[in-house]
Amino acid sequence: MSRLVIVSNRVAAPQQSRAGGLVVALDAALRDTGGVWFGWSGKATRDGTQAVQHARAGNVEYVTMDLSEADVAGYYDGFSNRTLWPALHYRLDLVEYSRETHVVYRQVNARFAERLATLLRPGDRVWIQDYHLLPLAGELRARGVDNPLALFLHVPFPPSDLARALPNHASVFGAMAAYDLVGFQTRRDCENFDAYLRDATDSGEIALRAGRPPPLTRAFPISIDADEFAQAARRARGSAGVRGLRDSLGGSALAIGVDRLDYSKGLVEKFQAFGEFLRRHSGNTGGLTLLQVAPVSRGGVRSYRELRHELERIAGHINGRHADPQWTPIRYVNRNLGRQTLAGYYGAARLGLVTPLRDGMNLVAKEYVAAQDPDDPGVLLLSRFAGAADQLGGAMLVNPYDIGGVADAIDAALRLGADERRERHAESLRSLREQDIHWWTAAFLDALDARGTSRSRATTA
Ligand code: ADQ
Repeated sequence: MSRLVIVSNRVAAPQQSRAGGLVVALDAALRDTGGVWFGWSGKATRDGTQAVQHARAGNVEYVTMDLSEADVAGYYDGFSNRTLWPALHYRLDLVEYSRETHVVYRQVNARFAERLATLLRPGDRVWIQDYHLLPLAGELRARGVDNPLALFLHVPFPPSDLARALPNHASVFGAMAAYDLVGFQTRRDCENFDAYLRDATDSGEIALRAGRPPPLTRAFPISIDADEFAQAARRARGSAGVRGLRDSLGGSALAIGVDRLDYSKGLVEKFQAFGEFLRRHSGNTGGLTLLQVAPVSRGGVRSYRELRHELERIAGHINGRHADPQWTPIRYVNRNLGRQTLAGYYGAARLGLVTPLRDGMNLVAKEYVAAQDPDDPGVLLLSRFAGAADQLGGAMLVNPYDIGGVADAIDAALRLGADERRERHAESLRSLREQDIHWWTAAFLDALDARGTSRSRATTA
């Protein structure tokens, strides 16, 4: 069987202890056939040296490359996170575009391609991850690489008109046409990309390469290892940490939110909705506490710093207004938790509040469902703008922009009887089990293999 080569911005070191489901699943796929995991080392060198490191674990080789500080500033902090991330999350208002960072983004992709081309053997299947590496296939093809090349985009793809508003979009989004297969989280993302290719071709903004068929595009909703996560939650149930959390609530209910501190996650709106719930139902809230875990992310980017200040201000305001000496409505925690502790906290929460303004999938929603006790489960309130909304049929869907609507949904969710909670939970868990992270890797690789075969038939015909 041909080897698998995975390329991602960051490479998880072998046997990393905090590895989440995705890393474990990709590693398992690599070990199936043997292969290579290639990407940036995470190191930024001041003197500009770009050393390459090799490590091996069994039949898998891990190859990482250092980048210069200037490259990291342009490619990663700059174009990937200040330009592409907001553009792909429908936030043209937050896009910072500069030709300089765009050029560095393309140069770094070209450099990755140059190094990667030397590692590839004929027949290797190459699976590239996410928005940091959109032009990589084109750069590899330009170096004569003829292997099957696939991309999975972990974030949304916006409607065609928004994508075409990005200056020089052809060299990033148009370049995605060089893949054999492009996988998206949802059908909506897939349709948006197909429409983009059509519109940009019709208007002459991009030209598809003659002789090469356009990429196969399909939705592959990513997931978690539901059984493993449920087990972690069961193990955590009696732990000191979870008992301590329960004791501190004194019998009142808990709502939980777990999000990277990112404007796409709708944290400001979530706090506002929780404040509105307290205001509308004052005296009748049952002492509900919101535990919001939000580790700081991309602290070097201005919009993220501003968001952090805004959240501190709102949390302080709501707590000042509603708290009493025995109860603080919002517990706001900016740190990372171990996976088992997290699973235990989800399990202890009567409500899961997952309300992003836009999210590729959102694995927190799936983790919350997997962590519930099926006999006495909590309720998931989920934004209709998260990819996960397509799959978790038992969740209560909300519009995160509708502050009053979310406030009322919190109240309604708290009132659900045990039978309805169990039915809703069972429905979500069923689809979570059917399409877990192992299904995801297998479905993607099967599609790539099928595509590879039809492509070779087309070239030999
Ligand atoms: P993210 O935007 O990072 O991922 P998400 O899917 O929610 O969003 O994944 C976050 C992961 O980090 C979860 O597994 C969560 O448990 C973990 N996490 C968050 N806060 C934590 C904390 N304080 N302590 C410990 N763990 C924490 C991107 C896309 C998503 C898509 C994923 C995968 O933006 O839409 O679902 O990739 O494709």
